[in-house]
Amino acid sequence: EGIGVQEYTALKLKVLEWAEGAKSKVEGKIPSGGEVYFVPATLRPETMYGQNCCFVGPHLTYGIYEIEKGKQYFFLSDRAARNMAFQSIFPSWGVYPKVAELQGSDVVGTLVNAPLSVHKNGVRILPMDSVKASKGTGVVTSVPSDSPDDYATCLDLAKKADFYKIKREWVQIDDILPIIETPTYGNLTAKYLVETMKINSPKDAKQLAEAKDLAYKEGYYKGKMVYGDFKGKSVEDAKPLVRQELIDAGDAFNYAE
Ligand code: A2H
Repeated sequence: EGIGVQEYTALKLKVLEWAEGAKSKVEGKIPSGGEVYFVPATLRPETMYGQNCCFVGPHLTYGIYEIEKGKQYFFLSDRAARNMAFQSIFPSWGVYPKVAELQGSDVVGTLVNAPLSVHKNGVRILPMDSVKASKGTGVVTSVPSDSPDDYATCLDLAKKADFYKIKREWVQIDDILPIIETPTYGNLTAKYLVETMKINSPKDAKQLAEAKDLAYKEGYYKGKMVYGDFKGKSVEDAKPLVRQELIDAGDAFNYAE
């Protein structure tokens, strides 16, 4: 929001196994051998080691879009697909072929591969009510060590797994990976802020916005990597390096809006 361009890193999370609710809507739409990727947009590529799950808005509408015929498909909001069609992400300028339409709730439970994540068997797609249709791709990868929103949502999902009709173990929240050390908040910045600010629920929007601001500034300007290929470097230095590594591996691309 505001003036200027937001430069996101769009990450490619390959579908390993569709949730039951998605199967009938995807069946026959993706040719055999075709791969579908969930594509979260992030401003913090250097934290991707800690991905524990990935969020969609349960009430939002998404499409599966053909990026490369028969081969590669992206799960995105319609708005993001349209923007990407004007950023040379689709092969034909302005064209974004949609092969299926789903609700976020349909895909909850889907297992995806998250590049760089320590969870090598994959992460699950889970619901987050605060995902906005008007920002990024409508898909948000979760990093509970460094994002207060993600941490608060994961705690809530784990606590009320039955209510959300998910399995508690899908959240993978019991061993949070420290990625960044900061002088003020230690190495689990989001957990520290959520606890000390007494944030009790993902609905505490005002406090979460404040925590997000504090976490972002402290992490970016004073954080040091304590995990990954750029361990020991400052976050400011590591961020473009991790982003480039992901892009070079074919696991991410630039997306602006
Ligand atoms: B960030 P900005 Cl570790 N709705 O990625 C709600 N939130 C969204 C979104 C949407 N449609 N699309 C992206 N986001 C989140 C990592 C992260 C992020 C960390 C720490 C802070 C942080 C892991 N989640 O964001 O409004 C995504 O979460 C706080 C700055 O465009 C994305 O980066 O400034 C960030 O919000 C984009 O927010």
